[in-house]
Formats: sequence, C-alpha cells, structure tokens
Amino acid sequence: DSDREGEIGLATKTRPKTQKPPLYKVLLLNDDYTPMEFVVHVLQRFFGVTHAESIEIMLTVHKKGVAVVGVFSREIAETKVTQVMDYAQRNQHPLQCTMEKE
Ligand code: NFA
Repeated sequence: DSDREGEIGLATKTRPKTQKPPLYKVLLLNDDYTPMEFVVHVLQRFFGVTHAESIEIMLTVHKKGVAVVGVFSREIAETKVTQVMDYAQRNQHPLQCTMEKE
C-alpha cells in the first residue's frame, strides 16, 4: 500500500479515456441589409466586447462574409445563437448567427 501513486496517476491522469468537452465557435454572417450600428450593438450586448472591438469584428464580417465572435461550451454557444437570432428577428433584421464545433 506504500506506492499507489502510480496506479492513481494511471487511473486519474495518464489514461486517455475521458475527453474534454468540445468547444464551439459562434459565427456571425454578413448580409446586405442589417445596419452596421445594429451589429455593433449586438456584439456589445451579447458578447461583452468593447465598442472598438465590436467595430473591428463587424467590419471583418462585412468584408470577409463571416467571423468568429467567440468560443464557448455547447450550451453557452447555443444560448448566444438563440439570443442573437431572437434579438435580430425582434428588430426585423436578417442578421444570421450560427455555431460550429471547433
Ligand atoms: N453588410 C451590412 C451593411 O452593409 C453590415 C453587416 C455587417 C451586416 C456584419 C451583417 C454583419 N449594412
């Protein structure tokens, strides 16, 4: 019973059995109609970024078509997507937000 550390280490750390839960990228998609100011507002409201950061991200989406706005657990990512989609719809903008496994 003097040297169980190795066995415990094998059982709890060494064996590649349990996986970390996957992370999900939340993506914002460009469109021709959603006002830039609305996108900037959404980024601050739901993703907690500064005004300067929100402008940078919005312009990346506008120019490149899509950008990653954050990386979260599946449940948090789902909540962000739902919040953004509901908020866009309530304000009658076609802004699209989606997620994909990293
Ligand atoms: N392309 C939109 C416009 O010119 C702005 C926009 C940016 C929309 C990012 C969606 C996402 N009004």
